[in-house]
Amino acid sequence: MTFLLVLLSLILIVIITIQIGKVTELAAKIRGEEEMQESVNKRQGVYMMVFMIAFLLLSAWSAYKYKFHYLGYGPWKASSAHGQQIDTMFDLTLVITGIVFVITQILLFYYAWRYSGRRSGKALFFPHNTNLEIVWTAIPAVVMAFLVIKGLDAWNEIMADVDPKEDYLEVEATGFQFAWALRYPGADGQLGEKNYKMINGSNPLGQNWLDEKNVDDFHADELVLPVGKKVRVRITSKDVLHNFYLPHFRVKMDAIPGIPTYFVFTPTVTTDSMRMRLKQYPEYNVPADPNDPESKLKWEVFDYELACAELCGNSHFAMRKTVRIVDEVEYMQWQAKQKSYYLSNVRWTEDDPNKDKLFGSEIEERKEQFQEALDTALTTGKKTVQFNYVTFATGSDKLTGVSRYELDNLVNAMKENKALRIALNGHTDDVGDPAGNLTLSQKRATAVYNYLKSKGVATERLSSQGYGQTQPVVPNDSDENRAKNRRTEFRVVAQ
Ligand SMILES: [Cu+2]
Repeated sequence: MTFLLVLLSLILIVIITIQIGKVTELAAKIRGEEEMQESVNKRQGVYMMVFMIAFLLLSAWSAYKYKFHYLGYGPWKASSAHGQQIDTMFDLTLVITGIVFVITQILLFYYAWRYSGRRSGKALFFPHNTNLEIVWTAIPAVVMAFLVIKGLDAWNEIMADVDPKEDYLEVEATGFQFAWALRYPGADGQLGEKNYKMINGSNPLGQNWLDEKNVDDFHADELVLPVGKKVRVRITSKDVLHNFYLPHFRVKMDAIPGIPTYFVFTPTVTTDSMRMRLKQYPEYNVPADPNDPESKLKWEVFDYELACAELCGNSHFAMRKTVRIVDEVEYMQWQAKQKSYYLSNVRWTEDDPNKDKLFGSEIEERKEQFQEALDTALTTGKKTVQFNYVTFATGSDKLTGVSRYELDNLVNAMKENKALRIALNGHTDDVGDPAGNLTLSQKRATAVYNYLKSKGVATERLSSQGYGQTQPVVPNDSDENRAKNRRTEFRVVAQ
């Protein structure tokens, strides 16, 4: 309704203006006041000049006031290697178009003043001038060609992908409504495979756990990058279009579901140096919280940020993350503290498809554990070593796949120490029939015996015995304790 009223008023104003114009024209004709018209024209010509001066002064003032934002100066100076290049391109374009802008505005308003309507004036008949046409076509064409070629050159350089042989860090950013998930490659420097079909509650990015490159990949809640190192960000989306935007680094790239994009850049200013830089500007020396004069100053709490630059839904504003640029040493320390997503969230759960094997770090860790236990047995009176990771299928004597790692540690120890002789003992808890338990424990000890034999350990260095439920290490009064009593162990007989 309001809109209709406003529209109606506007139409009426237009009609009234036209009517007044007609009346004035008629009156002038009637009175023959052409002289009057001439003085009006002159006055309007002067207005044009006044407007021109005010307009150019205002343009110059606004260009000066907003120069930091326009040209990437001062606090807005780019913090990446290619950012400087982009800003230089913008500066160059702005300077060239700025010169053209000033010249054309001056000519436009000057002519309106100089050639305002006069009774004595007669228009010059000027239909065509080939030279003039050539000049005003050629100059813009050459300037444009220069800008475009220079721009293309910069574009090709900035958008070039990394050479697989060079030293760079690859990070993955996945946009979804409404956050960013950041994935780092871990110690191997390589991101593992992923597939959207594998996305589920425990696997938010759809990583393929059968790909070993995924084992050490970690998810981070802030984007931490080492200064001076080339970074390749792999950018994807899980739902709609998002946009990976790092304003201080002049990095901006769409995140498109189904089509991974990337951006390569090198951060050149650490967060700490950036804060020191901002300290020089008065606008950063005010309290960060306008309602609390005691709060820290703006430059002290400054952080680089990652934002989504695509209006992707009603909580679009929430797609923000802190970006921290640190030196190499601090980066290594931070990286060492990050936990592999797979090892801390998926390993040994029902979603883990690798229960029958161990990975590098786990093998090492268990090897050390075993060596320590064996050393204790060899050097102290405690001659019995319990296998911590030798397990069997429920109710059977079939060794599980991961049991081999611990048994292989024993095989290696026996190959190194030729004098070592051991007795293998099987034990169960008190659940079920004692005779059955005795048989099962005997069978399990034999399974271990057979495994060692198959690996080349001489049988005269081995013996096996089942004890059923007769030798519990703790009372069989809880599930936890019963689990402790179901065990296979070996005793050092000679060394
Ligand atoms: Cu978004």
